[in-house]
Amino acid sequence: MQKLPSGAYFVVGEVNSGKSSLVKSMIALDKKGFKSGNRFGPGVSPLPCFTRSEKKYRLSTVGLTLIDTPGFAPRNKGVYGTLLKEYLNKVPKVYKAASDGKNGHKCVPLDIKQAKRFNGERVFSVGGLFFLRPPSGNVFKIRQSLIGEQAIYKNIEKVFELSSTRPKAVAKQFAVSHDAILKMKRFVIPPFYGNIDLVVKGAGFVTISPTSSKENGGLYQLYVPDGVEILVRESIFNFIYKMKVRPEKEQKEGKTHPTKKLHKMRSVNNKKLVFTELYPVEMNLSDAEAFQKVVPYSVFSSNSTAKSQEEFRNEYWKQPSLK
Ligand SMILES: Nc1nc2c(ncn2[C@@H]2O[C@H](COP(=O)(O)OP(=O)(O)OP(=O)(O)O)[C@@H](O)[C@H]2O)c(=O)[nH]1
Ligand SMILES: [Mg+2]
Repeated sequence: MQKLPSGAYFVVGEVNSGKSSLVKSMIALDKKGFKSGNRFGPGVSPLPCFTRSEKKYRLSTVGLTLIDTPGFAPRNKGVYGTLLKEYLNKVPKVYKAASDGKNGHKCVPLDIKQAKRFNGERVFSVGGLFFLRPPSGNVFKIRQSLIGEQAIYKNIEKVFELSSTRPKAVAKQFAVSHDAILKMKRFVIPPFYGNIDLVVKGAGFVTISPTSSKENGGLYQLYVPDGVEILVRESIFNFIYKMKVRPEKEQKEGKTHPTKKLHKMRSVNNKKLVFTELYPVEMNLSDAEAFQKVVPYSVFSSNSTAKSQEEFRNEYWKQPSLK
């Protein structure tokens, strides 16, 4: 930060790419605080299009002015090229604004839905942006930081069937066309420990927290419509979380009961990957055949000896390629 020539800087980039987080971190590094702007810096959200107008922040110690800006999302690129017009026009004002520059960035903040439990025997979806098939008998909680209706289907064949006819009751479960569903690709998620985020590029993410041990071994599988891109990461909530602590002064006085909730950050273990690409597998393979494309049978059928997410090496994870 000290090396930057003084002056004003616009922070620009795609929606949800971390612009406001960067500004916020730089403000935290600025020792003397502020001459103008919000004392706490910009708001940050896992949902795209959170910043709705330009905001200036002056960093007094280094003579920099940072201007946080709303993100942009090209109308016909990536997930915005795939989402249905009806979907863009309905609840998710956020997508509408992000995909249509004419309307400016009139986004509405959205609530993150509460965690829920799902029986993993079936197929779970948010907005038809992905269809998750957990190993049989698996139970998991989800936390949704993505716009779309949650739905559970009996199996993947049922998804194809319902998508082709789209009766009124289920139409709103699909944010993408039937064509995109027909061109769906199948993937396997490599073995993981603890909570993961399914990151839907440009749209948000869903946190998956398994709450049962796997009865028969097996891996999580994902079916992803054409035009949607998904990566998996160790859940962001493992790294950024709130904790009750007692302020330093009171600690010195020997008081032990915590009084304050503070944001905490745990640093990333850089000896292992925290992001992975998914493993593509052919549609017609049996589950066992598909899993063996990812790991030897002995790995997914045995219980891991790791005692924590920190200890689990993510050894079958694949570094995502930058496109
Ligand atoms: N994994 C990871 N997540 C990050 C990082 N920086 C920010 N995030 C997360 O990414 C999400 C989006 O961050 P923001 O700073 O709101 O992104 P933005 O670019 O300002 O988004 P818009 O205002 O919507 O355009 C939040 O959930 C952040 O916690 C990072 O370095 N690594
Ligand atoms: Mg922002």
